[in-house]
Amino acid sequence: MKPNDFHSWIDSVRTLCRPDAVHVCDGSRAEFDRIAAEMVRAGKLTALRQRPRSFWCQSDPEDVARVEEDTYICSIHPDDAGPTNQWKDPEEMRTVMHRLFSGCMQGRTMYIIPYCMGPVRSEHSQLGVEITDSPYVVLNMHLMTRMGPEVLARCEQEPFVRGLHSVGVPLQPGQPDPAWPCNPKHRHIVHFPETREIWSFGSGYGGNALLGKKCHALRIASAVARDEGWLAEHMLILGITNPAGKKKYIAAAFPSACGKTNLAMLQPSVPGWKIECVGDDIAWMHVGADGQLWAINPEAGYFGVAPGTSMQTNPNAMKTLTHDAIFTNTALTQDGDIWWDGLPPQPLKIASCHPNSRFTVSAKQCPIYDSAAENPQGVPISAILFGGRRNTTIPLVMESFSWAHGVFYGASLSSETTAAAKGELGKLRHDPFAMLPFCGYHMGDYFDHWLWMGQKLVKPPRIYAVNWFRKSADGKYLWPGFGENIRVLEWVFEPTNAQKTAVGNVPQHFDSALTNIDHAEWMHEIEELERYFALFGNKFPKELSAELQALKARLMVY
Ligand code: OXD
Ligand code: MN
Repeated sequence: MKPNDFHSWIDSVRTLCRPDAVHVCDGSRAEFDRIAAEMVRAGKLTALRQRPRSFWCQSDPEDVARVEEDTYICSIHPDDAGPTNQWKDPEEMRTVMHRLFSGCMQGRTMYIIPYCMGPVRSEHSQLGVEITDSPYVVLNMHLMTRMGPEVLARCEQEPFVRGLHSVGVPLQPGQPDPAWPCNPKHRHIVHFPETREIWSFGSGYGGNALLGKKCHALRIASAVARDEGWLAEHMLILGITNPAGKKKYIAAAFPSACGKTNLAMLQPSVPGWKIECVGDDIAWMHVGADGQLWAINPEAGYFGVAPGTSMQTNPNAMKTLTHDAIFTNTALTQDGDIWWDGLPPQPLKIASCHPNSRFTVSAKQCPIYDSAAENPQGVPISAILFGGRRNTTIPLVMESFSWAHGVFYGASLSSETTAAAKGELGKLRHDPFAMLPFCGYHMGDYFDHWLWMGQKLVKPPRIYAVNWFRKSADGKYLWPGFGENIRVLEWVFEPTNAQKTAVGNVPQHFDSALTNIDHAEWMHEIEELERYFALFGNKFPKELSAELQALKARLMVY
């Protein structure tokens, strides 16, 4: 992109959207405070009496989750979007979007948000500019990304991902603004991977609207990563130090609302072990000069699921949230604090708590924030975990035999659905690499890209599958999870005393109900996987078909 495109793009968007005013964000604290105060005055935010500089708000009930059915990948060729994405012809979609955005910001301020995903001085970071008519988005982007004069200056000179967002509710003079403007009937979350553009219309919530997160750092970045030879993943990154003081880094992929934030901030129940948090949702991973896999967290904050977060399940998140936080769709108490399921009972509630209610907060407030998260080169990853919510079949933990076998674990990932996306709850759905809603290109090519990455790595991380959610025949969870998960990480740190099984190496020191391999369940799993993988046609890599055949053969023997 040519220098100065920043200004000419803003001018063209202003002409298209016809806002009343334009504000270029400087990312300062004063700017945050001013916009928050304006929103409080307008009745759109409630200042919390119990938490300094913290706010509560409630979205429209039609706008509470990511909307996968309104999300599009508009690559030039449909085959580049693949069977797991909704594809639309880019030219047709541009016509639709131009019509929707035409005059859509009337009566509103257009905010220009220059942001950086990743440490500002890192060669692995990416610039983005989100143009939005939502002050709520501006406040969230302040917490979730790196902003400021240096980023703004670079956006004037260097290429950046262009994100255009509108709540889709223009205002005629004198027309009152709803508390949470949105336009669900015309909602479109659109990605143009080739031109690195995002156009999002009609929703003001989370991943639909905070374009740095899922739209940029996963969908667009995954397509960039394929082209440039790295990985953009839906993974937390944690540092783990053993009692002898040796530190390693682990990356872990779980579908939305499966406890990534809790694992990333784990408070170990075993003395002597220490966990530090690099990131709770997204990892960008590169092959370093040393042939190891290095990861940065492109985000600067957490947009975490509130219900279930408590001093018992995640004390570090609770400490992170004592000030400077935004709470969306949690309950509000009469004494001016927030509440959600899992917190001590609170009888006097105003508004109910949505299962996908969220907190937004800067990562730096986390008491176990790992200062290595600011390293421009990132942190070296020695293990990768894939986990889902599975009542049966998948053991507490198993280790793959090779990189390709580990890629097979990732491709095989499935999980019971949660409230993070609109749709039915608790249904088992395939979610390869926890990237089903976030992969910006053909999932078959993505599997292939993972296999290719393995060849580039001199010392590839070991790959594991984990499952905290196995249940007994009478429907009770077999594993306590949370702080006890350190026992699983301890084994991942040093996988001693392993037993080889048909599906992978499994530790011997856990109760067999947690780790046994049920052949009938696995034969069923294989049938299901064969059906699912057929979706990818000739783009399904031969190496993964070979892994499936090898697994079948091993199940006959063991
Ligand atoms: C998230 C999600 O918000 O995965 O992180 O839905
Ligand atoms: Mn996520």
